[in-house]
Order: sequence, then structure tokens, then C-alpha cells
Amino acid sequence: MIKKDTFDKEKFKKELESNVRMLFRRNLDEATTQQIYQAVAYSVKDDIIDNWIETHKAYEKQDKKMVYYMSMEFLMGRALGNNMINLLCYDEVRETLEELGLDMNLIEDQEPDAALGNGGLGRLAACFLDSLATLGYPAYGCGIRYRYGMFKQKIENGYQVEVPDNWLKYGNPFEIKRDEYAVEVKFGGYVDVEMHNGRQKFVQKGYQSVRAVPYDMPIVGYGNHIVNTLRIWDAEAINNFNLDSFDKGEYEKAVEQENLARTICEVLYPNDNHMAGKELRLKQQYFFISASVQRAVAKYKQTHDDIRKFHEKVTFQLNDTHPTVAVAELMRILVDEEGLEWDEAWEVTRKTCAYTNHTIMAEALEKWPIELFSRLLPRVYQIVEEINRRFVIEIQNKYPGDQEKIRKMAILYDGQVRMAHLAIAGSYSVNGVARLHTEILKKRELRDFYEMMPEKFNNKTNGITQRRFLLHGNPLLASWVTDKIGDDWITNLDHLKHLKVYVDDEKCQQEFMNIKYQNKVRLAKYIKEHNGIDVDPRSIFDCQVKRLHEYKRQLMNILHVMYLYNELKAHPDMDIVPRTFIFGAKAAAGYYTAKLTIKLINAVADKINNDPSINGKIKVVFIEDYRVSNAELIFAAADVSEQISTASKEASGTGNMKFMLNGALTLGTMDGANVEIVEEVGKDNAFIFGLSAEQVMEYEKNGNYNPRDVYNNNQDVRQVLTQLVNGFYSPENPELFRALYDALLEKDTYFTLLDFDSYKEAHNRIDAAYRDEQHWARTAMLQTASAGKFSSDRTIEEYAKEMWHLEKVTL
Ligand code: 26V
Repeated sequence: MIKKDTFDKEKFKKELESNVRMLFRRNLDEATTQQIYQAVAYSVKDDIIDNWIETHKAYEKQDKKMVYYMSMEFLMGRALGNNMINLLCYDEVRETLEELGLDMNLIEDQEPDAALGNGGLGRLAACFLDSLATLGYPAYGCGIRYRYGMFKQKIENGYQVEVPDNWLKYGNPFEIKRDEYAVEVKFGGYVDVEMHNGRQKFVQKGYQSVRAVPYDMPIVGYGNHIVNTLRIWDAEAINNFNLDSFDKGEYEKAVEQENLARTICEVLYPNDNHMAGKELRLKQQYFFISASVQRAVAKYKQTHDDIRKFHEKVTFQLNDTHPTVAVAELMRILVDEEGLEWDEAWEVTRKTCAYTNHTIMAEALEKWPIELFSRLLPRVYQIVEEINRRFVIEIQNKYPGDQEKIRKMAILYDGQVRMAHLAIAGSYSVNGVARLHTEILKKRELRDFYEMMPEKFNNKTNGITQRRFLLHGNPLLASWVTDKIGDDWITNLDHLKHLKVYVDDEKCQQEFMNIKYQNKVRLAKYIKEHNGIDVDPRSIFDCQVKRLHEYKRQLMNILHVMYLYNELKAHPDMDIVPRTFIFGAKAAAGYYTAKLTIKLINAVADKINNDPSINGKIKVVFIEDYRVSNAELIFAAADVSEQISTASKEASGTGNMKFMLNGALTLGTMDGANVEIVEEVGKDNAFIFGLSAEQVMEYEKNGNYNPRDVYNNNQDVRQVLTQLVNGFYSPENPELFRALYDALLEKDTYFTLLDFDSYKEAHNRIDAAYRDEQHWARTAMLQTASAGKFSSDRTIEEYAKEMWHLEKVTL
């Protein structure tokens, strides 16, 4: 396919030696592994720079439309391995390092994950950047350069402890500070009206401000010489006061501004799915949006003179509602600074912005108190008021006399700014992230908006990048696939379907399962090193790795493990296929139930793993600090992928796709993208259970589910629930898990007990299926062979063609 550039090993060695000397005043044989990592990274960056410059020249020359992917989160993970892969020099560098007696894996392990995101939404943004560059679409990622990313998780005595993630401690070899593009961002103060040439001008006064300074990171396309940019903003103090002056007011203001600058980018909010309404969070949002929009406008104006055509060259994709203030900020710039009339500006804005919804969980919906919003962003708030006033008129025109519609749809209501409503009003497109999710948005959550403007609504089913989650994460399977069908799959994942001719071939089945086995050995080694637990690579590796949330039902998973253990204790000779249950999950720091669930998983693990009477038939492993880098090991090693959210709650899921790509069978509900996974692989090749989204929503509407009915009628459920409160897993404190018990018995918001039997039965089917080795191998191979649809390349092509109308650049 793509011809490999000629790689000069000797040149690379020389560069490496020279880098180590320049950076650390050491010879290669004296350098630490961290120093060698840095030196390798600088060599790789050196390889990137020319392409980076050329790419941006080409964008300017060809004057192509550009997407700005606006996101509070980019969960990038490590860059070095990924960059080498996309530069097509991974194997060459590995071999060269080997010749120097160096181990590439150890060197890659020196790089901290860039964890500027919580989970699905942030990782999706990272996958999208990889696909945009690989497909040759002009794109910027715009975000925040948090000083501290997602916290590191330590498990102490079974409890999660959060440790700050000082990811920039040794510097970041890949980033470049772009001082020349710094802009000012203003907060607070008041709005004054001045007359300029007979026209009213609104001027913000008495404000505090910070200097937003961008840092650029290269996003290397796969084998195409294209390098896009992730631009993350840092805040610096503006020190324009006179040091000689002892004016107290000036001095205090300077100190305040310094504090503001220091706090804005300090830390990523480690909250996933819960809106807390913190002022600093809104400051973060406006900070990076104002800076990004200002730069986008300035860049456009360098080569274009009619701002009324801005949307022909620029589109802003809003990753959830977090960047939605972009709608008002663009209006502010167009009206106040560029002098457009309101209607003209609104037309441009509406044609520039597009909004992606990532959740229907009510507690995640962003609403800001007007008091806070207007105090922090006085001019932007005035603009939101005007947008709202006009939007309400539109609603009235469409539904004369219908006050209910206004109550439900207004942007400003009940003392709050409803960000989703602002996003919908100010966008040309509103999309969900899987077919089922989009349908729920249209029929339920956003129904009024859909009825009023159906043309805006569309679906873009999520995807993942195969470059990281197969080529880098599972090199054995990647080269096996390439041996069978060539390497086109790397940039065209649909080609995986050509593997289907091999699924009944016994030799291929053996090869496939042998690779799975080796990956299980690799993960078992990691588990031994990190948890001190011996796990059997011949057991079924049953994995649930994702953020901890009640709707994702990690609790149901561990309750089922507790049930299995009871069965084994009651019937010691029971013949079950040995299982290793693997969990990985971070809980938001203030999420009590989630943290207690982590403690429960660890308590169950301790008891079961140390009970010799069950002969190691079940093991439970909680992987500490689940993150992008160790996720790659887990996906590659999994036999079973647990995707067990309460139907209707998981917008899409993307871990489900990563497992599938690596040949794991899905154990899941008909939720999110699981529906489409089952459609691709066939329902006989997945273990589906539980209530449907329709059924869940019916129960929710009618309120006619009583978990006590299940409790009273189901002996197995009663036994495991009792074990939560009788000290079976916490003899020192029998009441420890009372909160979980109460939540299940009193409300069971997520239908855990109602789905339990069906879940248990699905596990029985897994046990039976795994015994038929050949059939399992066939089914596992079919997963990989059917995963083509779930490439983020496909997703991005859909965004680019159907929404953004981008053209590819030619180099
Ligand atoms: C929400 C909030 C609420 C305010 C406080 C901070 C904060 C931070 C992140 C979020 C995002 C929640 C939405 C989210 O992560 N959704 C996930 O998006 C994935 C990509 O589309 C999708 O696969 C998951 O199903 C969905 O839960």
C-alpha cells in the first residue's frame, strides 16, 4: 500500500546520541530510560516538523474549509508509539533501539498518558483527530492545556485514592508553545455603551483578563505526510501594571489576575456525567472558546475580506454542550468587533456551529445560573438574552399561544441558561452518537426541538481508530490480519470483512486463538506485576473497563460474581469454565456510591482470590489506574466484553468497539452502539440479555417497577444482597455496603435486580459456548471480521461529507 520511507538506522542512532548529549549532557550509555525516551521523542518530532509546516502551507494555499473540533477534553494517551506508527517507522525504530540494546516497550512506558479527558467523550475526540489527519481533512482540535489531567488512581485497602497527575513534570517533547498567537480573554466587569460613528458600541469595562497562550501538538496522519494540530490553551497573567507605582488598586488587580491565570488551567474536572455548576468550570469553558474563536476569526481574516462568508471556510463542532458558549462568543465578535448587523451575524453563526449530544442522563445536562453567567460574562450574557428573545418569538410563531412549548424550549428559563437549548438554536446540525441514542433524542429528550426543526437532527455512530487499538495495541493480531488480507485495513477497516472466508478454517482458528492466548499471557504478567495475583491465561478473560457509574452497572457484574461464588461453595464439584473477571474503573472523587462499588469489587476479589477451596475457578482483578495505555493491553487480551448498561442510558459506548475489533465477544444489553454491533456480527454471535430501551422507558414512565418483588421471589438475589449487609465481605464492618443494599432494594434506579436473571442466563450461555473451542474461535474471529463499520474513519467521513462539507487536502 503506502510505500515506506527509507529509514536510515545509522542516522537515527546518531541523532539519538546527539539528542541525549544536547538535552542531558550525557552519553547514551549513561542516560536514564526517561532521558532516552525524551531523546527518541525529539528525534521523532524532528521527523514530523517539515510535514507539519508543509501541511499548513497546503491548507492555506488550497484555501480549504477547516473544522475546529471544540472540546473540553482530549484523552490522547501516549503519543510516541502512535506517532511512529503513523510515520511508518515503528518497526524500524524498534529494531534500531534493539541494536543499541534498548527495549522499545520500556521506552514507551516512560511516557505519561496525556489524560486530558475523563472517558468516552474525550477519547472519541482523540480518535477523531487521528482519523481527520489520516483522511487528509483540514482540522484543528481546540482544548485546554490542563496542568493536571485525569487523576491517577491508587487502590489502598480496597479504596480508590486520587493522586494528582503531574503529566508535564518532565516536560512534553511533542508540544510547541506559540507565543505569537496569544490572545486576551476577559472576565467580569460591566458593559458600557459608547457611540462610534453614529453606531452603538458595547464595551466591556472593569474586567479582569488573562493571556491565552496556545501550545500546539502534532497529529500525524497515517502514512500520508499530513500533520494536523491539537491546539491547547494555557493561561498566563497579563502584567501591564506599572511596577514602580504603589497604587494599591492596580496592585490588587494584578494579583487577582495572576491568581485567575493560575487557576483556570490548573486541573481537569474529573466528573463524568454530573453537572456541578462550578464557576471555575464556566471560566474554563469561556477561556478556551474565546481564545479559539478569536484565533479562528483572525486566521480567516488574514486571507479573506468578507466575514459574512466565514462559514464557507470554517465550521465549529461542539463536543457536547461544554463549548456552547462559542455560539454567543462568535456572535459577540461578529457584532461588536466586526460590525455585522444581528441578522447577518446570526446567519453566519448558525451556519458555522454544529452540536453533538453525548448523553441523555439528566444530571449531566448543563445549566448555568443566570446570576453566575451574567456576572462572569456580562456582554456574552446580553447576547444570550437577545438570542433567547428571538428564539422565543420563533417558537411563538410556530406554536401560537402555546406557553408550554416556551417553558420547555426557551434558552433562559427558571433563572438558568440551558446550554443544550442554546447549542440547538445556534447550530446547523444536532447529532447523537449511535442510532438508538439519536432516536431517543428525537422521540423523547429533544422531541420538541426535533418537531420544530427536524432538518437539523442526524445520527453519527461513533467509531474508534484501528491504528491505536489494533495496530499499536495488538501487534500480533495486526500482523496476522495483514498476512491474511494485506494491510489495507489500516486505512480502510471495511477490509476486515475479507477475514470472513477464514472463520471456518481450523488452522486460522488456532492461529487466532493462539494470538489471543499470548495477549492473555501479556496481561497476566501485567496483573502479576501490579496486583500480585496469579491468573490463568486459559481461563475466560471477562472484562469490564470504563468509568464507574451506576448506569453502567459494574454492581450487577460483581453481584453476579458473588452469586457464582455462592454456587461454587454450595456445589464444590460444579463444573464451570474457569473465569477471570477483570475490572478497571475510575470513580468521580465525590461519587459515593461509585467509590463504594470499587471497594466492594476489591473486597470480593480479596475473599475469592484467597479461597483455596474453589481451586482458582474464579479470580477477580481490579486493575488500578485504568487509562488509555493499559487499556490497549486489556482489549487485546479479552475474551468477553461486558457492555451491560441499563438499556437507553449509554449513548454509544466505544470500548465495546475496541473489544470487538480485538476479537472479544460482547455480553451486553441492547443499548447504544451494542445494537449496531449485534447487527454487524449477527445476534447468534453475541450474548444479549435484559430489558430493551423501550421497556426501560415504559417502567420509568409508569413507575411500576418494585425491586422488592424480585427480592422476594429470587433466592439467589436475596442471598447476594444479604451478603452486602451481613459482613460476608466486610467482617470488620458488616454495615459497610449498606448504601448499595438500600439503593438496590428501595429504588434500583438502573433495574439491576430486574435484569439479574437474564444476565445470569447469558453468562451460562458463555460458559457453554466456551467449551466448544472451535465454535468460540470462529465466533471470536467473526468479531474482528465484522468490526469494519466501527472505525472512526467511517464516522469522520460521515461528518465531513454530510455535515461539514470538507474537502481533502492534496499534498
Ligand atoms: C459531562 C459533564 C457534566 C458536567 C461536568 C463535567 C462533565 C464532563 C463530561 C461530561 C460528559 C458526559 C457525556 C459523555 O461522556 N458521554 C459519553 O460519550 C461517549 C462518546 O460519544 C459515548 O460513547 C458514551 O456512551 C457516553 O456516555
